[in-house]
Amino acid sequence: MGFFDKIKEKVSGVTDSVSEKLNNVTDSTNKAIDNALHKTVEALKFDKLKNGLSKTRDSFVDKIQVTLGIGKKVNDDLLDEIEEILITSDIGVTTSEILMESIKDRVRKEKKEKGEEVFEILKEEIEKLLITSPSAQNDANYSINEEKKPHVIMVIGVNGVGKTTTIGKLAYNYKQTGKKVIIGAADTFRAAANEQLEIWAERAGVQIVQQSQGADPAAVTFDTLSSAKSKNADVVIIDTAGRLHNKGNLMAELEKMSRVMKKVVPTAPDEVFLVLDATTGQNAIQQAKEFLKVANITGIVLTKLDGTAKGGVVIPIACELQIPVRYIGVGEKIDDLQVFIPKDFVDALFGKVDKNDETIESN
Ligand SMILES: Nc1nc2c(ncn2[C@@H]2O[C@H](COP(=O)(O)OP(=O)(O)O)[C@@H](O)[C@H]2O)c(=O)[nH]1
Ligand SMILES: [Mg+2]
Repeated sequence: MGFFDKIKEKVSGVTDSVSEKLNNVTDSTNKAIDNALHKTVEALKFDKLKNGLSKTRDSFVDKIQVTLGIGKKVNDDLLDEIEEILITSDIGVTTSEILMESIKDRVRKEKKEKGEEVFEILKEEIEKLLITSPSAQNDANYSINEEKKPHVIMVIGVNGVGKTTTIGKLAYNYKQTGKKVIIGAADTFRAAANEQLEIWAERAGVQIVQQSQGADPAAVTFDTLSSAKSKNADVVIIDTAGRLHNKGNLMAELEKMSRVMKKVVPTAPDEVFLVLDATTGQNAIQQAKEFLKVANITGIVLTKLDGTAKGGVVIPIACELQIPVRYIGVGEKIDDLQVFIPKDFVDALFGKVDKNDETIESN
């Protein structure tokens, strides 16, 4: 090898290693930026949830904290007072009893006498209840089984609970993870339903399949799934009319829709989401019980958690119905749907300062 060749070889070796190092630096910078972005997004989401829950915190957590304030000595009367606050804060009788039993048990075994210690126990026991409920296994990634495409989601619930809004938000979230989404306007009952869903489809940037008002919902469902199949869509979301005044009719309608779906996609529906409105408090549980009689519900979406004092209802819904609360609505905008994460919910409810901080602040 000549002199110049040797120099060339050395220089190119140096260039290679410099460019490799630069690549590594770029990689780690990109990762750091991704990480920081992810943390910021998560922190913003947590803040949104915490702000949304502020009225619930004012009416529930603050009341308990005053009752269990510093210097308060724990006795039976005090524990009865706590139980009353729980029951009247939309936690309901059944879940309140379960909570009080474990609280009393721990107070006795751990010989707790101070109010503030019982406050901590209450928080821990609520968290424990939620973490052992089916809601703890939620998928936050909007992933689907690629072998069973399209992933078919049917959305049910009474009028006004937020079905159409939730469909818009869900479609948007799936789209954000790169999925091709088609929504079906099978609420053919209300005159404005198509138009409203069309607006959401446009916002989310997804396709919609619809027929005229009064059309057979099962026919719209069939069209939507056929279109999804021919276009190789990843996710199909079907809107439905929210009529519960005639249970027999509703059951027949939902059954017909499921039957028709199976003609196109034999495994459909993959999910049946029941939408419940948190502002209705304990009534939401009654509604869920009625719907459970007519549909195989796989998940619950609890909407309007922002601005209600009845947010405590999440706890009995997650614990008593034995169906996971999959998503929560925290506003009317397209990015206001969050995956329900029990620990974040409890931290937000009890006013934790931020997601990564360990200090608890209740106001
Ligand atoms: N504040 C708030 N409003 C919501 C939320 N979800 C839905 N809504 C509102 O609830 C109303 C009824 O929603 P819609 O989707 O039409 O309900 P549907 O009849 O079940 O389809 C609308 O005014 C929505 O903006 C939420 O998470 N937070
Ligand atoms: Mg609707």
